[in-house]
Amino acid sequence: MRILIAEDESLVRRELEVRLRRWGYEVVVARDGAAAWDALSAEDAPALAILDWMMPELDGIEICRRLRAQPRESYTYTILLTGKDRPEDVIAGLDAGADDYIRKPFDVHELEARLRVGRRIVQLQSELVSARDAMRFQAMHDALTGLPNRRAALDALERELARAARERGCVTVVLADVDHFKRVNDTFGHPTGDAVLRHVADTMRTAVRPYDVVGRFGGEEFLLVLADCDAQCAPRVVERIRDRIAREAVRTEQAIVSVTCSFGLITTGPEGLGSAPALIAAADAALYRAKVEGRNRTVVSQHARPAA
Ligand code: GH3
Ligand code: MG
Ligand code: MG
Ligand code: MG
Repeated sequence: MRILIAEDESLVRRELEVRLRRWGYEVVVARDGAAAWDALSAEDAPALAILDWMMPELDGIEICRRLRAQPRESYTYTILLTGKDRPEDVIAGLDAGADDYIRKPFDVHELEARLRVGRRIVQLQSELVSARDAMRFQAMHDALTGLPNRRAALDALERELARAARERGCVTVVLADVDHFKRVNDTFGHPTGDAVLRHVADTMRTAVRPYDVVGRFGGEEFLLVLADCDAQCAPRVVERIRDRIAREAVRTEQAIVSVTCSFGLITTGPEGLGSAPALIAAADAALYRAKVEGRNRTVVSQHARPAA
């Protein structure tokens, strides 16, 4: 684990450095408060810091205050090291945001034990952050395909519409639905159906640009939000995806399955963007027509008033 030693007295600094390295820490050294703050503000800042109270430029107390004042992604566990030993000093140090307090001259065994406490807290905090990140991901992604889920895809559509309004750009909204998917489940079983959905999802995701969004909208339906894709480009992009899905069979352990998809799309024009629900309704109506007209096809919404 990386640890910062901020100490202006070279003897103390040296002793700390030697001991900490012996205990297996990766040590970052600062000779004054400004250097300490730089190290703690860096991208790969150490999660543990031993801060001398009295230092030039910035004292340990002020560093603790600054650390606690700004919202930070990961926690920095701080131990104040000082010759000040009145109870009110200890209280002031802890109130400024220090997690622990060690008086100079320090006892090495006590320091070692207190560092173990710090490591425990840092470890706990990083586990919490990982758990939170995993939950955030799960809340926004579909477990089967790994695609953004309905909510995330709708959020992306709203964001894209806001961007297009600001930049007078356009957005293409696409709804895609796997044709006769029920037959796939009925013929080959649900696990094969799942594999087909994953394959279709992968094909769509890899066929669009990185800043386009492909989300799982529902069972075997997908919502695509194509940024800055105008009425000329949209049908070409969607036809390319449709063609790839129709041509690439899905190989599972049980079977080789071919599926097709139908697509309904609408492109916003500069004269008015329309709300997300209205655009989705229009794309859905176009998708319905694609189904009625024979499936495995792309239909452009009649409501589209593309840019001239
Ligand atoms: P159409 O061409 O009209 O769209 O016909 P379809 O059979 O695809 O449409 P329908 O709505 O009748 O059936 C959709 C099927 O998708 C029914 C449902 O059980 C299946 N399905 C939905 N979600 C999943 C899933 O996560 N995994 C699997 N294997 N099947 C799913
Ligand atoms: Mg000092
Ligand atoms: Mg459907
Ligand atoms: Mg279907």
